[in-house]
Amino acid sequence: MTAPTAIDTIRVAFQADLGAVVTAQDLQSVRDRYLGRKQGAVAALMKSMAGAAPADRPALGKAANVLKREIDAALTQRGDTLDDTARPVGSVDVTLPGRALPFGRRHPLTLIREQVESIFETMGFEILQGPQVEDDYHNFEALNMPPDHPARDMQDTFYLEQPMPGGGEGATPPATLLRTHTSGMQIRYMESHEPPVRIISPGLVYRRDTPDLTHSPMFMQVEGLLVGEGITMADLKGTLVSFLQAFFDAGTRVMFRPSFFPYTEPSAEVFISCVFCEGTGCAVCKQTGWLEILGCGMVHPAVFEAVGYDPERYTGWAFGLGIDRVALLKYRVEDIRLFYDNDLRLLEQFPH
Ligand code: 2NL
Repeated sequence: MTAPTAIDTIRVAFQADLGAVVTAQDLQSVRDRYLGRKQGAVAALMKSMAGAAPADRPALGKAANVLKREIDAALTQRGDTLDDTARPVGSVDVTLPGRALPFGRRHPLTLIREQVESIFETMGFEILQGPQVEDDYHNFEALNMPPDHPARDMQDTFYLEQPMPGGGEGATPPATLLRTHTSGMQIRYMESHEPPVRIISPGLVYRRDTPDLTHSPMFMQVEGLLVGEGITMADLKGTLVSFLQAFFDAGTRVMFRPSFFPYTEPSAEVFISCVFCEGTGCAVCKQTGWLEILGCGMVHPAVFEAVGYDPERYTGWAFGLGIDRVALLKYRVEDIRLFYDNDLRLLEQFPH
């Protein structure tokens, strides 16, 4: 009597084959192999029963039928789960979640620049962009910085064409340089527009500094300029206090202290109450309670003369603000150089 053993052998082999099914094709081939009418293992088993003793046949037939139903049920059940999960090798699984696309985002300096622009736009200022390569006249001469002014030193400015004093027909060829401030564009604007003037000019500027925590040879500046009749230092103070309180905090206190710039007279440096300790004194404000935030002043009459404005008729004010410095404070970044490394580990920490 080998028949019961044959049934067990088929059952074990079937379980193994069923376990290996991955695709619908696999399932069909297992079905063919076990339940196929001609070649199937169960059909072969039925045929082999012809050689068994007549007394054993009913029991054997019953056992074979049980096996057949068992296999059929197992195959059907496997088929039900297979429909959802199995797919031929190399095909696309359309149920997988999509791959996340990396989003670009705005640079922290761009975020700050846009905030500054937005506040001044609200106050009626226009935004003016200009070339980063300037000529000596618009960067220095028209701003009351004569040829011997120290800011023009080769040590401080990136020159693109070397000035050659005493060269050629006794003339100095015009030097081009990387602008050291955005004032050049404001000079151009005044050359071609009569007052009133209300502009801000943001952009990258360049100075020959050795990089450290607070210095970078390329940095970003916003300058503002307002010119009209009867403009006074009170207008300058009112506008800058409004701007600083809108930008930092409505409770920000502002201090003006006398200073010097060749292109403004009088000039002032402007401090705000420390954003970290609110004026009580901390490491960032070096225990003073104040942070220096910008420079400003009443436009020097020599600048108005250079652009053809009558200094007896018009007055105006100007300011210069370091975007990097403000970004360092607002975002609590400790090293200006991080803004120019383009390391995603920094950039990804800012909003879209
Ligand atoms: C600073 C100082 C300043 C100006 C920039 C300016 C421009 C024109 C005429 C007069 Cl066209 N002045 N700009 C005035 C005062 C200060 O910047 O410390 N910047 C970071």
